[in-house]
Amino acid sequence: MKQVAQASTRSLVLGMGETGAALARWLARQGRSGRFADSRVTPPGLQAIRAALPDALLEPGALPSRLPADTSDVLVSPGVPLGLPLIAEARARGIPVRSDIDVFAAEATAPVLGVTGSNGKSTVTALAGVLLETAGVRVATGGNLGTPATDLLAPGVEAFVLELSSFQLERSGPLPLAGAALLNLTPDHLDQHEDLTAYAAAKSRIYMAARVAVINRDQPALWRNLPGSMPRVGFGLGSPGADDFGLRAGRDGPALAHGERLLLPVSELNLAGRHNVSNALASLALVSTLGVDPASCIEGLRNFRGLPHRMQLVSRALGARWVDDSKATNVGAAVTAIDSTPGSLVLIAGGDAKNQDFAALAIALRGRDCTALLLGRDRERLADALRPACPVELVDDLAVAVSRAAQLARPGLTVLLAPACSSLDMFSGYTERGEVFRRAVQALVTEDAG
Ligand code: UMA
Ligand code: ADP
Repeated sequence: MKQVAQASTRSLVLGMGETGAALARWLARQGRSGRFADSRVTPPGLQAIRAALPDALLEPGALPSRLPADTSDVLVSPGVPLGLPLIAEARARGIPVRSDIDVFAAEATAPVLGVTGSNGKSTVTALAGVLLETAGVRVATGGNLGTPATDLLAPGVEAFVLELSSFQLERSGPLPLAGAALLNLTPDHLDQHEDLTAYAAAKSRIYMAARVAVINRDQPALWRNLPGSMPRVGFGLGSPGADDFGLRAGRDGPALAHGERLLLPVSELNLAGRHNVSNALASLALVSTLGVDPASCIEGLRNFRGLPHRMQLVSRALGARWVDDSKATNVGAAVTAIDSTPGSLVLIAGGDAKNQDFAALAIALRGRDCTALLLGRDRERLADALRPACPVELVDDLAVAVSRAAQLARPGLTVLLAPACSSLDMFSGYTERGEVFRRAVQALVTEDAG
């Protein structure tokens, strides 16, 4: 039986969202209680926390300015700033400050794979999970992907795959990951990280205590400073070294390969774009760190069709291809989406710019037959950046953008929702934004038929 903590002390959980609610369930399983705080007046996890821990102290509406005297440890959600005075106070008093990922790592009894990067994290996390399942491993996937890490802890799990955001890594100690991948790095979240260096440093923390580093051979700057003694497996779009993953010429064109061994022709992947070839290779490299034979995963690789709202073809209404890449929440992802879309383009973009520089987006559009329809809080700034590259139009919302795109639609054209911005100024998240887009496009088909 777990020891019940002394009644006089309790965990202080900062953040009453998904993570806070999962930590409430974890504390309940430990036979412990806690104090929960959030700056939001009605935080989304309030009911779930109350249900899991009826005797918890709930303090929504403001984060405490001082550390409550009865605090045994502080558990910090990814959305809570690390600069709070009470966090400094806890550290000064020797009171542990941990993330939910630290809590998870201390309890996990099966090996854990970790995935971070600016783009491709969710795809690689989900695909690595599918590959392990295909190889017969009982796997649980989550973290930033959706299911909070501590909710994954269950008997019988043989491997975990965690998507880790820069915020989770920044709030965690060294994580004893069996395999850790930093997929790529382009600017994001610069409204919350001090600068690109701080963002990169947070991402690199994934390697701190990893057993094997999974490295992107196409971006050496990401792993150049790793200790030479650290075991590593590489992936990249070039031809692979002996134990690495890459592309080799095969009978049916380029094929994914492990060393000399061909695994699957690229043409048999059900994923669009070269970035997804890279994601597939990264996933293979990750699962190989667990000693799983990549050849035993091929069926899963072949059948994986990607996650919703990532380059998803939602309709061929009015002769155009309508593609939902709502998850392109930063400039790097939107550039990838544009580069992997041939032909004429109507780009629907905009939202909360998160203090990004849009120059790379303008470069990607330059010389393309493209019209940009721009919405959201930062649409004026985005319009200023894109105007030299292509015609731009400002629209009030996504439904208006879809109506306008319908006027421009013709065979050979792609209408691409790749916002390059966070959705939170107008939607509850990228999922809602993608759903609104899909519904508006489907309504066009109905109108067309009627
Ligand atoms: N917030 C406040 N006041 C508070 C606490 C939070 O205003 O006191 C705000 C934050 O600034 C943030 C939002 O509330 O905008 C959510 O913060 P949270 O810490 O409560 O988040 P959770 O609901 O616990 O969800 C988090 C991840 N969210 C973030 O990091 C913002 C989820 O990733 C993740 O799925 C979940 O934990 C489980 O691990 C979402 C995400 O958008 C998908 N992540 C970002 C991304 O992928 O770009 C990093
Ligand atoms: P994340 O979880 O890091 O946001 P996702 O797998 O959800 O990543 O993909 C989000 C978007 O990022 C995709 O829709 C695509 O536009 C872009 N993307 C995916 N993989 C890559 C990659 N390896 N390199 C660059 N961009 C990518």
